[in-house]
Parts: sequence; C-alpha cells; structure tokens
Amino acid sequence: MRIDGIELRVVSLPLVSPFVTSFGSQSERIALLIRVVADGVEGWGECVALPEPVYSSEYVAGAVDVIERFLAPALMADESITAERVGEVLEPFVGHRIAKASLEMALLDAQLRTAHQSFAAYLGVTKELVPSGVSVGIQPTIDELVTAVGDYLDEGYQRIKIKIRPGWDVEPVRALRSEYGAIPLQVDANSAYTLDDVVVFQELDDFELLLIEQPLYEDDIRLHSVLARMISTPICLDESIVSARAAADAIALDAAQIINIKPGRVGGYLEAVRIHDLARSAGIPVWCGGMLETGIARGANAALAGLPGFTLPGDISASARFYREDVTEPFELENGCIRVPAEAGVARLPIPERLDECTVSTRWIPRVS
Ligand code: OSB
Ligand code: MG
Repeated sequence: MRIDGIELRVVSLPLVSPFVTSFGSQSERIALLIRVVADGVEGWGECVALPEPVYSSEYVAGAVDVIERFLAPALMADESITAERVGEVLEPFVGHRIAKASLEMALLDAQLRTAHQSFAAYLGVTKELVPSGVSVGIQPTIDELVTAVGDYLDEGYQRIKIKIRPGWDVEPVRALRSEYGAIPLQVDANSAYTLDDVVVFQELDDFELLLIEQPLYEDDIRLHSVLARMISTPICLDESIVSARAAADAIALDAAQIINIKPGRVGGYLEAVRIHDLARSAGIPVWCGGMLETGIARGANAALAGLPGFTLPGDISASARFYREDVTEPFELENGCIRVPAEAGVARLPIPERLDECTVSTRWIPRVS
C-alpha cells in the first residue's frame, strides 16, 4: 500500500467510575486514535498508551511525537508497505511498541477492508464468542468491593480480577471468597511488590486464585522465577512480556506459568500471535489483557482471544464496564461472552458525530513526496 496520510486524534472519554490501580487513579480515558489513508482506503487503529507513563514508559503525547517525527515518515517512505512489514520497517526505532502497534493495526484494518476479510478470518479464528472477564479497580472499602464484584457476577462476567497493592491484598481476597465462594478469581499487582513481600503471596496461596499477575517489577523476570518457586499460585506476567523474545525468556526461566498478551504492549497483533504460538507449544496458557480499549480495538482483542491457546477468560469486558458512551457502537455481554466481530477489517468504525464530540485534538500527517 501507499500511504496518503495519517491522522492522529486524541479523544477523551469519561469513565463510568474511577479506575484505581497500584499505579494511580483514572477518571477519564484519554486515548490516541489513528486513521491511515492508504490507496484511498481508510484504516483505523487505537494506541493503548495511557496519558502518563505509569503503566509502561509510553504515554499519549510521547506516542504522538514519535509517530509524527519517526514512525509515520518511515512507513510513508515505503511505497509498498503492508501491515506484515510494519514491524521490520520500524525495527530501527528502539521501543515505542504501543505506538508501533497502533500503526500496524490501522494498516491491517485498511488491508482487510480492501480484501473484505474479517480479522477473525485473517487469524483463522472460527469461534464466535469468547468468555469475558472483568478487571475491578481498588475500591474505597471492602464492602464496596464486595458490592461491585456482586454486580459484575450478576451481569454474567465469567472471571473476576481485582487490582491489589500493599495494604489491599489478602483481606479483599478473603472477603470475596467468603461472600462468593469458588468463583474464578485472580489478582493483579501491577509491579507493586518486591521479593520482601513473599509472605503476602504465601498468604494468598490459601485462596486458590487462578493466578497472580505481575507481582514484581517489569524487568524482574529472574526474580519472578525465584518467587514462583516460593509460592503455589501460578504467576502470570503482563508488564514484563514486551515481545516474543521476552516471552521465550520468561518461559525458559519458569518465571511465568501463564502469560497475559496485550497486543499494544508487545508491538502489535502480529507479535501477539507469535507469543500465542510459542506459549502454546510450551504448554503455557495465555489470555488477552485490556487497556480500557474503546470500541475501535475491543473487538480485535476478542478476535485474537479466539485463538486456541487463549484458554483463560480475558480482560475483554462490555464497553459499558468503562464507558457510558463509546466512540463506536458498544460491545455487549452475551451470556458472559463478547462476540467476535464478523465484519471486514480489524477495527469497529467510530460514529462520526460521537467521535467529534469527544475529540480533544487532531493532526494530519501528510505524505511529503
Ligand atoms: O494491568 O491489566 C492491567 C488497565 C490499564 C493498564 C493496565 C491494566 C489495566 C487493566 C484493565 O487491568 C483491563 C481492561 O481493559 O479491562
Ligand atoms: Mg495487568
């Protein structure tokens, strides 16, 4: 394809309630959307960076900058760029995987629209529904947590994940087990602990959690393998798995018994598939993580989660989990599942008036020659 130009659009969507994690509290989703025009066809992508570098080193304004200065010009210089070659063309630029992923997604969307092919068909996915889990933020009180989780269970969510941090870990889990019994339950620490906290994880071992997500720092792959030998609950890595190479290392070191695959964090859906493939051949279960996606990318995650190695429910909730009004038609829960989109393309298209309402800024990067 020959790219005519790339539009970067920052949007702001209020959240239905603040989302509190060990790295901070968010009450709106400021997101970067990508619209690429190539061979006269439009493709959409979503950049899942947060507005601040608190989950990963990437952030919205940084993604805009690196795309405008380096990534977009490199892609436009290649007159026959394809989504499959985005990774290699952008390889000289170190890091910035979330930004790269958003461009790959937009190009793949344009490509599949031209080919009248759905993302599921492209991936070879035939499942129509994938089980839906929900990520529950840190609540002001245990009672509020118990109520919030009860509401999600009533809605049909098939797995509950709660965010933990020092001081909000064993007691919230104990309360949920005593109120709801043997529900599928897991916790996510977002790197808030060190090996000195091993007693917390040993106490959590009593509660039959599905997994503990990212207890230690992003670059502590070796220390996760040390921790794994001291506890019985499986360790699942999120932040640490930035590429297929990192996944291979974590598996070889027994640092991850389970892997959370986020297409943005690993540089795109194509790298996500490679991680799925290598985890599957190593017998490591995977599930699809979330980054408060808008409707643009939510369905693409559902399609990815239709691959056979995704044997645990993902953080792919209904749009209403985060947004009263999304930029697209919302994704809804159907018997605790999200439907894998059957339409051509990767993205669900935004509703133009809705998009304009929540747009904060737009810039168009034209092709120069
Ligand atoms: O660690 O999985 C995480 C959201 C933003 C950044 C990191 C994480 C999360 C979530 C939300 O847990 C998952 C979702 O989008 O439903
Ligand atoms: Mg996580």
